[in-house]
This record gives sequence, structure tokens and C-alpha cells, in this order.
Amino acid sequence: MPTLTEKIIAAHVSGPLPPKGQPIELRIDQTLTQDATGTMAYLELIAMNIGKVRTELSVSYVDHNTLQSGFENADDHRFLQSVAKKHGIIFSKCGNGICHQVHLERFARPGKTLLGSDSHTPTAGGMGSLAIGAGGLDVACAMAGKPFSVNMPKVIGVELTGSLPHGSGAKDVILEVLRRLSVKGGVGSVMEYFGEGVKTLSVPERATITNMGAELGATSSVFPSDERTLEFLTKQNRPQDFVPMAADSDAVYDSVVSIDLSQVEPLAACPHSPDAVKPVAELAGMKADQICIGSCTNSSFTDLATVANILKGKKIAGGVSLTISCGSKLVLDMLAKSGHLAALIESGARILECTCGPCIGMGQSPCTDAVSLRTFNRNFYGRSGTMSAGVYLISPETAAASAIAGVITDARSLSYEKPEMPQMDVIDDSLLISEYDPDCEVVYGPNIKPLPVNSKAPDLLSGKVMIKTGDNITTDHIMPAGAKILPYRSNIEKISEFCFSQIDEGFPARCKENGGGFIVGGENYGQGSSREHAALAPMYLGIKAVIVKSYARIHKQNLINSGIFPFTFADPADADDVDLLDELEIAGIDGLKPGEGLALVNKTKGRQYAINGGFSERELTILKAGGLLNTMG
Ligand code: MIC
Ligand code: SF4
Repeated sequence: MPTLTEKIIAAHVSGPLPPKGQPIELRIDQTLTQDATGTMAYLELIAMNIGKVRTELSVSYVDHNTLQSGFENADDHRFLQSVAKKHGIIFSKCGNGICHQVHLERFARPGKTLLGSDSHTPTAGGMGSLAIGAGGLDVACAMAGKPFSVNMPKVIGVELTGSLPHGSGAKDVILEVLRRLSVKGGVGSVMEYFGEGVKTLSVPERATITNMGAELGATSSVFPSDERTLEFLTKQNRPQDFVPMAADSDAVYDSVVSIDLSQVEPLAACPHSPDAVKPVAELAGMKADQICIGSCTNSSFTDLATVANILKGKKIAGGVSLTISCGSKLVLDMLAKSGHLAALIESGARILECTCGPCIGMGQSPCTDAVSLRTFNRNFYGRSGTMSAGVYLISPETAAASAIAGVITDARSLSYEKPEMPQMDVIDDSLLISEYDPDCEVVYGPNIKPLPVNSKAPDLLSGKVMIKTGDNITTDHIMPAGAKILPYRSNIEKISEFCFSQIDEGFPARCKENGGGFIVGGENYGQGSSREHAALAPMYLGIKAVIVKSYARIHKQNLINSGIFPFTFADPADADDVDLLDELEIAGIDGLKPGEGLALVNKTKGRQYAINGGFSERELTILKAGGLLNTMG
């Protein structure tokens, strides 16, 4: 009767599975980090002093902070390589590709658990791994051999029937799920795909779908492992890693969403949210200034070879800038050897490095007021680096069709073929460095600063409201990325100067003047990235508690790990009663017990509100100690 999710979890916890929503301690087989979150994660690992990592496999990727306009990013890469060597971690050099694409190709295995310091880690669910995104500290703990604490998820079954029609892609499937469920629809759940339609999708197509499950707020997304999985693993020259895995045929899901693939039409997520989904047909004709193809969502060989087949023999429109980033060096190599790369170059595309690139604002910010069409997974406000730009998330098919026409175009009107991934005789893994030397010296650069550590929580939390936000605040609002800010990911003091800068430039100075205080907000606070900087920077600025209507999972965990209390209003309407600079107090932290809440006193308004804690015993120990690091050794 179990679902695939439950089978994998059962194989990675001790004892029987608890009810949904209760904490489990999940054994982790594999970890991944990327450079933008990895430097913090490894500073934390070093603080744990554990020697060789205790996982089956850990990989450190460099793919985000690749623009070297100063020494900072290059120093980070050197630091990461030296840490990898010292602790027996595989190091994926800059240029080898985007962590999720490379991991899918070279390392992901059906039935394994993978914890990654990046919210799109569930990409490996396309291979049948139970892959979860987390903050760097949780990933460091997993490398130290500790289980990952997460709530037993609900399992939402997504039943697929039929097969995709010409002109629609796997991206349109996940956009359809987002249209139906919204950016909060997956919170507390794993999205598990099943049904006859599954076998019509290749592993990279499945990975596009599981990748963007992150935008549903889901804990993870997973596909069964079947003959298509074996086909992919065989093409990756690792058929021995295949294990068939599926839910029992009478598996019981907490809820089921049914999608007839043959009815899926080309879709686009409109500015500024991945769930603001409309049919491409409704937007057709809108002028496009920029088109970016790539990111961990849509940068596989089949994605880019499909683009090449659409562009072959044609030129991109005069008013469009088209960029293409391959997901991995292997993808680029396959495109070159199969001749598809030539078609892309001849069309006028700008071929970028095999990295995240424009997706994280590492260059390619569009022009003022631009319409930018991207095959990526996030179109949060300001993420492209151009505040006035409107980013539309689309499939590679729609992107290629639009690049030729210069306006948003429905690819159903074009005739083209969907290519098969080739069988490579030799796969060049030379950018994966696998060395282990416990005596290796870790090399720091001047921008790599010591870890900030919080102090033990007092019994009384008091202070003023430093910012009052609305619903769906993303980690890009809290701690923006982009080429100018990302180089400070190893320097919390410096990066904290940019905290909330997109929506409230005065936040850091206000915190400094008032000795910190509280953040008050709405629903789904902290959706998006796993960056623990969105918790570490507020902690550094003296934020003691966040009180909102509801949270996104990873950010809530990051707040706990850094010793910031994440409370929720018992009556969400009370959030509307609190204003910027109101003076608040929460008493009784010392006596707070698992599952309990407290009273929030608003001294300015002379009112009191009930707030929920609902923390587990483990979470309370961490919070009262002033963060996870303070509870270790
Ligand atoms: C993102 O897509 O927002 C990132 C950049 O990959 C983040 C990680 C980070 O902030 O470094 C994520 O998704 O977790
Ligand atoms: Fe990189 Fe973008 Fe994927 Fe994040 S979402 S890992 S920035 S490609």
C-alpha cells in the first residue's frame, strides 16, 4: 500500500513511520552544495571538526558565483576546492555545469536520499531519488553523518495520462500544476508522479517537473524509476546504478491531481510569480526584448537540441537578445558532437558558460521595462537585476519559437522534431576532482569571514518592528542575489547591508539604530531559495523573532538554525494590526514547551495577540541555545 515516497523514507528512518506532520530523522545518503551556499556550509562543517565526510557521496559544485569581477568569487572557489580535498568531497569545477543537471547525469540514484544546499535539489527526483533542499548548516550536519530532521510529508499524487502534444513540453506540465495548486500548494508535501503517462517522459523531462516542484513549496517531488530511468542511466554509462522503484499499485495518496498530458497547452508564468500562469496563446504577439534559455529547469541535451531544431536555418529577430546556457559540459559536448551547437550559433544566439548565469542575476540583466522570456523556474520581483523588467517563465519550445518571431509565439504553429539523447562512448569527467588528503590546508581569502554566532535566547524578547511585509515574501526580497551582492556570501557583515534592500533600503540602518527587533509578515514568508543568508543576515542585524501568518519550509528551518524564533499569529488577522516600529514583547521563552505558543504584547497599541510556536523538542533546544551550532560539541 505505500507510496514510493513512503518506501524511500521507511528505508531511511529507524522504526515505524509517524503520522504525517510529525518529525522524522531521515538518514542521508548523498549531499550536494553549490558555491553560493557552500562557503557557509563548509565553514560550518569545519567548525564541526569531523574529518572525512560520513555520507556515501558528497559533491561540492561551483556554478552560481562565476563572474570574477574581483578576487572574491575566485577565492571562494579556491577555498571550496581545498575543503573538498580535506574532507573527501568530490569537487565539480566551475564550467562543469549546474549542480542539479550534473548531479542528475553523473550521481543521482533511484531510492537514495539526497540533501542539497539549494532549493532545487529535488531535480534528482526525476531519477527516483528522494531529494530535498535545505540550509547549508543542515547539509553540513548531514555530511557529519547526522540524520536530517523534517516533518513526515503528506504525499500528493499527480496522475499522468496520455502523452504531450507537439509544441508543449515538460515545463508546461509543471506550470499546469502550479496554475492549479499555487506557490503554497505543495507545502508539507511530496509531489509523487504516477500513471500511464509517466513512461512517455524521459528522465530529463521528469527532472524539469521535479525541479520546479520547489516553486510549489513542496518538500520534494519524485518519479518512479522504470525502463526510461534505465535508458538514461545507460546513456550516462552507468546502467549498474539502476534499481526499479515504484509505489504499490494500491498506494493511497493524501490527495490526487490528474493531468491528461495530451491536453497540456504551452503556458507562461507571468511577472512576478511562478503561479501567475496564462496560456501562451493569450500572450501571443507581445514583443520580447530578451530570451534566456537554460537554468537547472531546462538545460538538458533534449531541451537544447529541441531549441536547435527549431532555430536551424533561421535567424533570431533583430530586437531580441537570445542567450543559451547548457546545464553541463556534457550537454555542451553532446550538442557540439551532434551538430546542434552549430545551429544555435548560426541563429545568432549568445552561448554562455555552463552555469546558472542569468537565472541568479550573474549578468544578462535585461534593459529597462524589458519583457524577458526565460526557461527558468523563478520570476520573482527584481531577481533578473532590472527592477522594471517583467520576466515570463516558459518552455524551451516557446522560447525558441519566440526568438525567431521577436514576439511571444506558440510553438504549436512550427514544425520541428524532438531529438533523442545520443549514446556517448566516453564521458569526460575530468572537471570532477576526486581527491582526499586530511592534511590539505584550507585556503581562505580576505573576504571569507568567520561565522557569526547568535547568543543564548533571553527569557524576554523585546524590541520594535523593523519591517512589516505582505504575503509571499521571497528569499530574494529578504537577501537579494545578483552579481553585485553574491560575492559577499562568505561575509555576513557585508552582505547584511543589502538585507531587504529591494523593498526597504532603510532596514539594515534601522536595525542598527534600534539594536534589532522583530519582522512581521504575511503568508508563505521566505518562499524560494535555501540561502541561509536570509536568516544569518537578519540574525546579524539583531532580529530576535519573525511573526507571520505562515512560512515556507526551508526558510523556517534556517531561522531556527540561526536562533531566530519563527512564530505565527494564532489569528492571521492580528498581523494586520501591527505596524512598523510598534514596540513588541514576547515573555516566557525559558518556560516555552514543545507544541506551545505564547502571547505577543504590542505595547504601542496596548493590545495582546496569541502566537503559535508549535516547535518540536529539538527545535526548542536549538532556539533557546541561540542556534544549531551552539548545541554541538
Ligand atoms: C536560487 O535559485 O535562488 C538559488 C540561488 O539557487 C538558491 C540558492 C542560493 O541562494 O544560493 C536556491 O534556490 O536555494
Ligand atoms: Fe542556479 Fe537558477 Fe537553478 Fe538556482 S534556480 S540552482 S540559480 S539555475
